[in-house]
Amino acid sequence: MSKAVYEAAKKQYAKLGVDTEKAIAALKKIPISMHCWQGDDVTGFENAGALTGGIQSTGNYPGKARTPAELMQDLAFSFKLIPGLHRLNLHACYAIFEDGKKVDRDKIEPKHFKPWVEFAKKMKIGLDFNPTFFSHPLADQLTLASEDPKVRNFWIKHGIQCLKIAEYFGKELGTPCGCNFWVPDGYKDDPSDRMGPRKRLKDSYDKIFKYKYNKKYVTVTVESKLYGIGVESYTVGSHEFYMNYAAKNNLLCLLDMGHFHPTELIADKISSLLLFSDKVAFHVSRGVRWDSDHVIRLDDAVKAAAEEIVRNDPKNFIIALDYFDGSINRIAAMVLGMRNMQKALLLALLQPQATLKGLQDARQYTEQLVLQEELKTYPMAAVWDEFCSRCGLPADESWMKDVLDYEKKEFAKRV
Ligand code: RNT
Ligand code: ZN
Repeated sequence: MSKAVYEAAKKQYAKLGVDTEKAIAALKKIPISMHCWQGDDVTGFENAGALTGGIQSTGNYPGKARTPAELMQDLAFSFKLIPGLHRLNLHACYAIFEDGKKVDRDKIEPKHFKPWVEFAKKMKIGLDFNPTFFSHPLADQLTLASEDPKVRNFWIKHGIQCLKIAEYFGKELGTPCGCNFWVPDGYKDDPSDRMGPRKRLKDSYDKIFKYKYNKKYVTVTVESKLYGIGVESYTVGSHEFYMNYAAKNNLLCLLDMGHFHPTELIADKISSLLLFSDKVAFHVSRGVRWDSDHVIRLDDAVKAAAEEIVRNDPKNFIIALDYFDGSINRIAAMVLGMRNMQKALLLALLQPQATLKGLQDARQYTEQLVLQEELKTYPMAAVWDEFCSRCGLPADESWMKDVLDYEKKEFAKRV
């Protein structure tokens, strides 16, 4: 696209009172936390076996990263194709045991993540973190909500160790680490006791957060879910559970877009949460039928969430991606999702928010509807093009050629 196309778009937006330069500058400053686990189908480095916990990655696309070195290489390559500076989201199961000295999850320490901190420093990015309460012999249906105190204690220790690791990330990298708690606990069929498991989950969390982590370095988020594969009837950590737990304990709610009723959108929940807490966190994901983790598209759900983020100041949000698809090139899946999230944010940044709000408050609903609809065909692509080219990247699908070249060169070594 030529500069003239951008200049024309700039003029068209200016007529609405939208400054495209401001939109570009704002977009550059919104970090998105890219999840490491799309790179290897949530496998991690413990050789723990199958992925469990009601989540599933299917597909055998070649080239899955098998080692820390391969995953870091793939992540670094992906970041190169994503405009702007972002963050990396790790899971506890990505601990690196040098010299083969493997420890169990209740004993992992900051030192097991040192190579990740070095990687982050080299990439000049911040790190976020997630305890891993699944894919483990002691994660049989219930973890923090287990009837067995030994199992609960094991996972409580894991949670505390993860807070220490998150502190280490925040301190080393000079940017607070978002530490997100999600447990898969639940039942396939209707339980007879709904209260017991929830009481135990609450009690376990109380024990984890007795550890007084340094809030300067760590921001704790808690993630709810409605159902998962094999956990269709009852999830201990429901939305209501976490909304109340977060409010009472001064933690943040994390909304995963795939964790609600299939037609329920999270965009409408954001303002209600934000009125009662400092920030709202997301796992940007896409539910399809019973799966909650398809690669995100630039769809209405993502666009609506981005609008709420922009309208309520992006600084008040923690945006992380969460999906995993093993049936397509995993690097392309990461890059595409990140770019889609950025496009959604740009679309929202290019809306005349004050005008739209004014129309609502003046009850000019017809004008509001017309403007909302006409905006959909405004030349956002020209602004996206300008943003990408200022970041030295293509705005179109030509980045896929680089991915395919990389695939040819690197994936052949991974058989
Ligand atoms: C699962 C949750 C959770 C996981 C990751 C791997 O339904 O969304 O966030 O996807 O922690
Ligand atoms: Zn999630």
